[in-house]
Amino acid sequence: MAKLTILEFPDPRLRTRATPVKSVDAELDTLIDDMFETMYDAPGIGLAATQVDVHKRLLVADVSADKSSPYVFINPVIIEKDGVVVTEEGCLSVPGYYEEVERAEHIRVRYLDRKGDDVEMDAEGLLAVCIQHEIDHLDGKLFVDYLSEAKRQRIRKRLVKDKRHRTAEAVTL
Ligand code: GNR
Ligand code: NI
Repeated sequence: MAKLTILEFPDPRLRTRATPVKSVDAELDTLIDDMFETMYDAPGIGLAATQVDVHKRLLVADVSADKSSPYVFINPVIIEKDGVVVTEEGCLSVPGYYEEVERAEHIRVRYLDRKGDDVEMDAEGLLAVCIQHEIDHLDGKLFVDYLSEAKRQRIRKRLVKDKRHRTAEAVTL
């Protein structure tokens, strides 16, 4: 198992559009384990491969309080959506910022599970919000893209400044 490094906004690699997974094999299985370890350690309720600089259409999620409901979505496609819900969202790639975002309330998603089986699932609540947030990552999109330009620029500037501070500290240590 290995903990992976999470890319942070405004890293341009977060803008990459991920390509479909061609083979659900042992190498992918290792990546999935590493993504769960990284997500639980963060801690977060979801993680897209894009965030760990792997540009494949793969995401993991677990919105349970006790890490009891791990889900793997390979090549996910939302085939139905309805309703609207507003949630205060955060993102491991935009650390420290939480803003309201509008999403579909219910979704039906088609994907391959980690065994490679074709599955359809209905999701609602936080899991539905999380899946939509993660699929956005696979398309190079971040929740800050739904905010005003002014808000996004303010977050970008603060994160760049934070990062300079952290890098300077690391050099001093
Ligand atoms: O941990 C996370 N929490 C969260 C809260 C509300 C809406 C979406 C999320 S996903 C986020 C982890 C993350 O950045 N996944 O890409
Ligand atoms: Ni995110």
